[in-house]
Amino acid sequence: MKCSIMVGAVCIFLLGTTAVRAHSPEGELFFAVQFPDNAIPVMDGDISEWDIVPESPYHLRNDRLSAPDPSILTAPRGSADPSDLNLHHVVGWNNSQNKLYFMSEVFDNIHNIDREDVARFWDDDALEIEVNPSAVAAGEKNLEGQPVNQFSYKWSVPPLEGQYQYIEPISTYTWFQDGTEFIDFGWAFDGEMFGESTYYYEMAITPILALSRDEASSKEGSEILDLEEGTTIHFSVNFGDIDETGGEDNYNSFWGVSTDVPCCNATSDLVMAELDPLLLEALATRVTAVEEVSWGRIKAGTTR
Ligand SMILES: [Ca+2]
Ligand SMILES: [Ca+2]
Ligand SMILES: [Ca+2]
Ligand SMILES: [Ca+2]
Ligand SMILES: [Zn+2]
Repeated sequence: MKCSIMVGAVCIFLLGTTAVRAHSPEGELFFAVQFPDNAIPVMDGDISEWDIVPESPYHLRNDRLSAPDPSILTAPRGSADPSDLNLHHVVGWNNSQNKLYFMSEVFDNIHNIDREDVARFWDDDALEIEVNPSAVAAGEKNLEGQPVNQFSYKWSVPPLEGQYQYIEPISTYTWFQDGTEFIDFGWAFDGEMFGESTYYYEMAITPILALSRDEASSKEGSEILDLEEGTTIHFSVNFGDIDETGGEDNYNSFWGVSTDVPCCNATSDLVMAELDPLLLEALATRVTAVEEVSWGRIKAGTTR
């Protein structure tokens, strides 16, 4: 997301005053794959647990992503150049953990992390996820004096001066940070750390309907959404591609699931899917394959 106004060193993000649109893209649903209890992914940047997720309707690739913002780059849905930026996202959920899981695989010709001001994560390659569990309209989000009902989870890695997480609009609660039961993030990469590379991101969150603005009572006073099959929430997932060294606001492109301008307002519908038989089948095959490998090793007399 581009910074709207800088007030001193603080960025004010304006959500815009354009007409309220209910959902974007209009009439479209996105699906979170249901992970059974024995296949919950670990948030470590190794995305191999996501292999069992059937392609359709869960995998979001370039053909589902748009670059609608004229202040950055306007490009129609599906027109991303995969040699410049190739995105792949999957969202999942689990009933007993009551968590949402996000996976992103990002090939980028140049991974750039060199912002002068560590707070300006949008001057470097960044993954930006918004979640609005109460699924309210744009005009009802994060109203002044009301509990927070839309959350942004933004990540720029590797960490710079230790900074890599940008939780908005409240970033100061110690219980609401990476490494807690509410937010768990992991990342890894292949290739050149600051060059041509594929970065892998995994994030688990507990969906909060209403986060108290009173810090002392915030944890106990917050209301959690109980995820069930068919629950529909609002979300967006975006990636800002910076390829240029240094500078400010030098986006190469900014791709997301929504066609809304400005971006990053969680206006896409995300449905918690039922257990998918194809996933269960893939899981059974994977378990069998692991067992066969183990037996093969035992028979061959090799350990490990
Ligand atoms: Ca993992
Ligand atoms: Ca690029
Ligand atoms: Ca930069
Ligand atoms: Ca880049
Ligand atoms: Zn909706």
